Amino acid sequence: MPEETIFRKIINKEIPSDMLYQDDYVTAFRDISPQAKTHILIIPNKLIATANDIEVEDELLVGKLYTVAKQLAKQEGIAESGYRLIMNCNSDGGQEVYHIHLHLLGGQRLGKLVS
Ligand code: IU
Repeated sequence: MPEETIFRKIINKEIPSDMLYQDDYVTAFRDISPQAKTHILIIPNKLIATANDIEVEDELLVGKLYTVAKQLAKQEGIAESGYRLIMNCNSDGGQEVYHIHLHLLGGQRLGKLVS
């Protein structure tokens, strides 16, 4: 079993966060260290450590991350101007928290993808 991360405490509201969305499957909150004007993390409530650990049975759940993301983009007023959805995987991908999360980045013109 993978180890729980700080995101479990955020999901459980054991530590405060700027939470924008939560249902039985997905939680979304503002990134504590925003890399863009809008920077929101969308995560499954179920612990999946990395993109490598996404199983066929998780397909619906992972798809839900995207439908919540587009809903939040609309809510933030950035759906039409555009935004970026990223999931980092492992060290070369820049992953720091081992509970998968979609970064929703926008509210400004974003730079190149790889840096
Ligand atoms: P990464 O893809 O694993 O590198 O992204 C982790 C993100 O989680 C990163 O942008 C952090 O700023 C963010 N974060 C957070 O929002 N709240 C926290 O308590 C911690 C990390 I730890």
